[in-house]
Amino acid sequence: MFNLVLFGPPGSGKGTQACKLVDKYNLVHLSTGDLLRDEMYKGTQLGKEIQSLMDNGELVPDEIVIEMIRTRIKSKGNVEGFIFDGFPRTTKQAEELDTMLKEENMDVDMMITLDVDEDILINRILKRGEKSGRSDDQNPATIKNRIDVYNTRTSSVIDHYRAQNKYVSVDNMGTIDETFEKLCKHITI
Ligand code: B4P
Repeated sequence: MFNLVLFGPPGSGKGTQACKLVDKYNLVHLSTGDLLRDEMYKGTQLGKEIQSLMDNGELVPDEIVIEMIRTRIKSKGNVEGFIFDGFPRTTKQAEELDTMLKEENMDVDMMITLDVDEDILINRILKRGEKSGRSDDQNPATIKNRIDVYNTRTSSVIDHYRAQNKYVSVDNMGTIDETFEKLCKHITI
């Protein structure tokens, strides 16, 4: 069993690298961004609330994302481990993840942060926005707020894992394949 938290600011490449890692290591990919967008596209009342928060670049309340992850962990079946992509994004989410995994006799084995300079992040998000249709990728003010929210509310999650000696940082300024190679060197399963 191997559980990886893939971390980093918006647009740092978590989703891109998680897809490649899942293929190579046969892990289950849990992206809270994808789960929230699925709920949003259903057009439920909850989906509408999520859309309004995402469109402003704000975080969705902890309780909502924690329950989404709890349900997936509880119904895990026979898996080799998880890649948590975009979760945890607050210290409260990190603490809850530790508890949820302990209840299933598991633990976070490693947290890898993808490091990218802010101007590159903004360019990558805007470029994705041209094709993806994601409204939170098209508005520079929303992107700026997402990065501010990361700096004020999310980056402290690093301290949580650093204190447990699980924190690793990888530069993602090069190509997707170069970064993937660097990530694989850290993952020894
Ligand atoms: P996410 O869906 O997690 O969005 P993201 O941070 O932009 O994605 P990511 O870092 O995975 O970027 P990607 O690989 O696609 O979250 C969206 C919103 O959901 C949040 O703002 C928040 O509102 C909400 N949310 C999600 N989780 C939450 C939680 N736990 N708690 C509360 N709220 C939550 O890469 C971006 C682009 O860069 C892509 O186009 C990719 O092709 C490109 N790219 C990547 N690596 C590259 C490279 N090496 N070179 C060139 N381009 C590269």
